[in-house]
Amino acid sequence: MAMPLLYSGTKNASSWAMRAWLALREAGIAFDEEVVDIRRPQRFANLDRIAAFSPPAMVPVLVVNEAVIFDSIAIMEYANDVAAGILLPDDLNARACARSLISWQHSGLSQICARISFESAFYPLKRSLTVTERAEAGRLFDCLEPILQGSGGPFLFGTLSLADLMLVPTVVRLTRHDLDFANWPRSLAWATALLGRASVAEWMQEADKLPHIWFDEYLVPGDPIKMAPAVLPAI
Ligand SMILES: N[C@@H](CCC(=O)N[C@@H](CS)C(=O)NCC(=O)O)C(=O)O
Repeated sequence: MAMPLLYSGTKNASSWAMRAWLALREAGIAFDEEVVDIRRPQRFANLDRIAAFSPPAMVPVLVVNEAVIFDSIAIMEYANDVAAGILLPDDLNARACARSLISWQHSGLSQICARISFESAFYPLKRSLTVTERAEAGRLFDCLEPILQGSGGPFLFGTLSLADLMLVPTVVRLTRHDLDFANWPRSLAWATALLGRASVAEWMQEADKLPHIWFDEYLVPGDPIKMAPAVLPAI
């Protein structure tokens, strides 16, 4: 079998590629990686090249022999299948719950990620989260606290699963802004465990070295910019 090839994305921009990459790593699958530069303006020509073999013309795409597996969830599920299912909980209800969280994230996570672009997690100066963003983050962590209480952690369903990996970029976005985790101690411990995972740390170290990609829409008119704390409170 040829080595699987992951068409990934610029590491401080492509949260979807990060999810697929993490799942392959955590499944123990060896793969080659081609980083597709998705910064403008070269993004358009580069994605045209992807369109030649992958209908959505997006990254991530995993090519395994003749199979072209596009979309982050399909790649993550493939990784889990290759790893004999270790990245989803055995229990039927827990597996359904994991898939609910995965789907919630994939369908936009109540718009949390729309304004807090992944790129912004890497800015040296950051704006404060808005009231709406804080409320939506609260909705997520109110949901995760009882799940973590039930499993006992350190991950959502005890051992690491696709649900944890799917939520990593959201954890990155929120922990690198000024979210106060006081009401969600289990989520804070979970976020800390996720960010400490070797695979996550490796991606983040590479992403942190890249030049920043600025989006004008990131700023909220009238809101002060302040230095980002970018350090999780101790647990
Ligand atoms: N639903 C897709 C979304 C992938 C996606 O939006 N990828 C971005 C880069 S992170 C992209 O390639 N965008 C190209 C475009 O919007 O034309 C997935 O989960 O893989």
